[in-house]
Amino acid sequence: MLVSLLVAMALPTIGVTVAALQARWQLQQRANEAANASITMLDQMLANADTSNNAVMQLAGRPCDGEARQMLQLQVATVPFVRSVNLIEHDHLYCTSLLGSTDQEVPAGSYIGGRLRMRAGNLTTPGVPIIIVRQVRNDRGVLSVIDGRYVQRALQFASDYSEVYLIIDSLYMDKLGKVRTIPLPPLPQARASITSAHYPYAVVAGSPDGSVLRYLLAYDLALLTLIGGVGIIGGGICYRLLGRAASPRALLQVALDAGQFEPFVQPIVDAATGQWSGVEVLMRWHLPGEGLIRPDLFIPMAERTGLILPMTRDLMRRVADALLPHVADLPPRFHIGINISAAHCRDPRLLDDCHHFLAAFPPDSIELWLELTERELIEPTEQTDLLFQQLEASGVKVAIDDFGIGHASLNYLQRFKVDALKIDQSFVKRIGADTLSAHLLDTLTELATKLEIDLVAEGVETAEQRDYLRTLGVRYLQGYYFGRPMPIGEFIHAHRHHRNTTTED
Ligand code: G
Ligand code: G
Ligand code: MN
Repeated sequence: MLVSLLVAMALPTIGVTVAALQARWQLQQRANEAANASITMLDQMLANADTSNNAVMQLAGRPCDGEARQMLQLQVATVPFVRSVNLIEHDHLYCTSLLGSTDQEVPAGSYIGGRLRMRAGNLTTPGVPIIIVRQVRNDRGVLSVIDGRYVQRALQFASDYSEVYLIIDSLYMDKLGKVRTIPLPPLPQARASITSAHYPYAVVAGSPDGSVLRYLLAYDLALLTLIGGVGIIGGGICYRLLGRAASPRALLQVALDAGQFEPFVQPIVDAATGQWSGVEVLMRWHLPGEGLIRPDLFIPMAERTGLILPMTRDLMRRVADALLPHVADLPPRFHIGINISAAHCRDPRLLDDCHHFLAAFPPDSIELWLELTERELIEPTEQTDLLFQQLEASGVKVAIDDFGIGHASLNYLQRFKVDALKIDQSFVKRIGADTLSAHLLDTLTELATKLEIDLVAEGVETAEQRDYLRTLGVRYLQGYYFGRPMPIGEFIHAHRHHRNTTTED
């Protein structure tokens, strides 16, 4: 879950970071382009003013007569962007194309480099900014005025996400044509600053704070949605993949398909003859890299997931395949005990599984014992009554496993027509140690004899235990004293050896 969440978050984080870097880069490109384009256009406008200045320079200092005014007006009419042309002498404007003779002081110091000046407005058009280009020779000269509304058009390369400012001396004009005194508003994101190579002014382009985000949302919304989607899908896939590996059901299913569940068998000895009269089948999981896994660790998982059914079915098939070639070496009516979970008992297919198993062997060569643990008794219902009747009719025997630690009643034993009780190991372990368990074993054997139920003692580890149980009249013995659970091939060998070395002891 955590890993999936991390993936779901990491993918969009990387995606958004990349997208943001790209957006910032694009804004920077745009700022560079806007500043360059503005400079080019402004240089052209100013060059036009120089053109008209040059054209009338020879009039500077001459009287402001009709001929002179005509010449000035000709420039205004023919030169693009130029709104008025004026003659000056000794820092005094004395002749304008618009009004003719006049006298206004125009100090040289208000022109940056003596050449350029920006004003927020003038007498003629107070709200309209103007730019004045000055040219003077020997105290005589010309001023050409460019309308600020043209200049504003040169600042239109700004986008919704950026600003472009024209800076002349201590004033700047923004893209709306407003003229203000510096400092400029801050442009922390994507800033480009270019100074003209021909006139004393500069252009600054850039984006205010938050522009990258606004740009991302406006232009990359689809991309961001995609990134988010990829994150969610990636996280989802991750969750499923990890979840699959972690799912016990899938793990067991893979193991089952790979044939990793192997039957081990433990001999069950006839107490009277010492003959190996049967086996209990115990499942082992051969997990590659892990070795043998004991059933206590995975049987509960198999029961919870319902996989115990196919697993047991597979186990029975493998036992039949492995034992069939040796059935002639085994004693007659050799009993094979299979542990059956309560869930399996409630399933009608159990009968088919038993039929299949029995049908694999020659008639009467073996007996099938189903071991039902007393720890989880199956509830008697009409359905289970029927199943157990059918099992009995098919010759299948029923043994109650771990007997003595649960709560099977006499009534229960009779209803299920139990054939054998497997006395729990804990009673066998206490033989010779306390008298109470000896009493219990005594009573148990008495009861079993009366009910005609066979007894199997489990966990026999010593000769003392064996002798005691044999004297009591327990019919079958099972435990490490006789043999540990082992692979079927090994069991066949061991049985052959046992048969040849012992006759009766
Ligand atoms: O030897 P051992 O560790 O094998 O057995 C541990 C437990 O696992 C025992 O209680 C035994 O009944 C149970 N067990 C072993 N094999 C099977 C099996 O095939 N099916 C079921 N339901 N239980 C099994
Ligand atoms: O199905 P049941 O719960 O009876 O499973 C028998 C369990 O007892 C298996 O785990 C098997 O390995 C274990 N077992 C069999 N014989 C002995 C024995 O002599 N001593 C001990 N301690 N365990 C045994
Ligand atoms: Mn058992």
